[in-house]
Formats: sequence, C-alpha cells, structure tokens
Amino acid sequence: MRVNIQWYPGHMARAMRELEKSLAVVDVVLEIRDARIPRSSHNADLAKLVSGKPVITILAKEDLAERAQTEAWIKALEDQGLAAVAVDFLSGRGLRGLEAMIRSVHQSHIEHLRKRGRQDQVLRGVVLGVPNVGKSTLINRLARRSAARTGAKPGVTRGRQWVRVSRFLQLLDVPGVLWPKFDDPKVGFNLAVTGAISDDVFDYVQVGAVLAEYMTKTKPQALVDRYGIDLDLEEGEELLDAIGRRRGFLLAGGRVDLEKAALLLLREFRQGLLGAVTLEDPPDIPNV
Ligand SMILES: Nc1nc2c(ncn2[C@@H]2O[C@H](COP(=O)(O)OP(=O)(O)O)[C@@H](O)[C@H]2O)c(=O)[nH]1
Ligand SMILES: [Mg+2]
Repeated sequence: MRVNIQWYPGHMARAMRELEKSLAVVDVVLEIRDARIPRSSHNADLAKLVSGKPVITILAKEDLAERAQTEAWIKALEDQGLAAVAVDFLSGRGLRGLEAMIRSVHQSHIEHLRKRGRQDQVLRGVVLGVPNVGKSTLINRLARRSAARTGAKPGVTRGRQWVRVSRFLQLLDVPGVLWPKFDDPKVGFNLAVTGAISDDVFDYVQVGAVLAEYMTKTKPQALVDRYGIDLDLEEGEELLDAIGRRRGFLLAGGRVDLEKAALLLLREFRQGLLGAVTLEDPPDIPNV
C-alpha cells in the first residue's frame, strides 16, 4: 500500500540545513522515537548528522506500546551502544530515568570542558523527532514551571532562541522535525497510523483498512471487544464496513461510510482504546 506524502524537496533541503545549523551549537541530542514504531520513527542518517555528540534515545508514548516489546527494544538499542529510555510523558513514567541520563551527559560535558580550562556549566540540547511524537511535551515536562525563554546566548549563532529548562539545561526552542526515509511503504503506513503524518495527506480508508487487517491478524479480540464484529472477517474494507455498520455510519442507500469508519478506527487506535499495540518488533540480532 502507498501513502502519498506531500514532498517538497526544496523545503526539505532547507529544513535539513537549518537542522545542521542547530546541531552545530548543541552538546546533546534528545532523539524521540515513538515506542510503537521505534524503527519507522527513526532517521537512519541521524548518527552521521550528529557526528560524535551524545544522543539520548527516548521511546515516547510507551503507555500506547506493549511493555514487553518496549523492554526488548530498549535492550536492543542498548546493545547497539545507545543510551535509551522509555517514557510516558502524560503520566511521567520514565521521566526520572531520562533526567538521570541527562545529568550523566551533563557531568561528562562539564568534565570535558574543565580539562580544557573552561568553566561553562550549561548543557545545550535539541529535541529531534517526527511530528506529533512528543517533542513539545518533553520540553514542557522537563521545564515544569520554570520554563522561560531566554534571548540568544552570546557565543552561539545569532537569533537562536533557547528555552531554559533548568539552571543547567537549555534546549533550542524550535524542536527539529526529522523525517525518516519513506523508501519502504511500511514506514509511511506506520507514521500515518500513529499520527505523525496528518490525516489530510493520506488516504485514510486505505490506511484504516490496513490497520484493521493488521489488528485481526495480531489482536483480533481487541476489535471484537471494541466493535463487536465477526472474527471470520479478514479483508480490510470488509472490516471497516463491519465497524461502520455497528456504529451506524450509514450513507443514503444503506451503504457504510467507510471514511467515517476509518477515521474512528484510527482515532481510537491512537488514543489507546484498542489496547497497547507495538507495530514493529525489535531486531533479533543487534546490528552492532
Ligand atoms: N499517550 C501519550 N501521548 C503523548 C505522549 N507524549 C505526547 N503525547 C501527546 O501527543 C501529542 C503530540 O505531542 P507534541 O508534544 O505536541 O508533539 P510534537 O509535534 O513532537 O511537538 C499531544 O496530544 C500529546 O499530549 C505520551 O507519552 N503518551
Ligand atoms: Mg511541537
């Protein structure tokens, strides 16, 4: 299946140049991935872009992912030498672990500078991730009430705005959107289903149908419990048809409004009403 993403090469190239400028002035990168799709929400070129700077990988929305899968993902990422932590920004679960990781990077940063005779105390970071993954929520969470915009700091690129998260941590106030590659149509599907791609640029009947099929194969009971549909249905549009019929989404002539059914399914999936679902298995063999 194809998801047609609006693709403006000029715009993307400009965004990438902006991002490279941002990366040049930070000491740490907070990379947020969606815990339901840790592979599809990751940009494979990130490591090249950050060249040697510490990266903390955050699996956000862990409340919407399967816990055992998330733990396996964390282990797989750690096996690749990454510092990784799962967080639910809504409840705050995992936040302390993340803060401990940031403190540890901060400590090494200060020591590194001290050896060079500098007394800087502040750690500067940027938050990267696909749209809607939780970048702004993370900044607000870390900042709690003390968030305050500070002017551009001397010594860094002019005009850049920093959010002072704590006495020791400043984050660039424009979190970077970093799109993964869309070569694999599965990546487009995963980003659409989880809400990274806005609904008006893809065919939601198509995406909803693929999601319905995926759910009947992996978690049929969730569809039965939520929509009371028959377990013997298999095909995506048939499933949407059944969901729409159960909810009374009928058009003139008694046909089911498939668009409405698809939007309902997508919305409820994203809210976690179909239970916690991880769409991507962690790798069996860490690619160290
Ligand atoms: N369930 C859940 N929702 C989250 C979590 N973090 C963020 N959200 C929600 O995801 C949506 C997008 O978050 P936002 O911070 O604006 O994403 P951004 O586009 O990356 O800045 C908001 O509705 C948040 O409330 C999380 O850990 N769990
Ligand atoms: Mg945001």
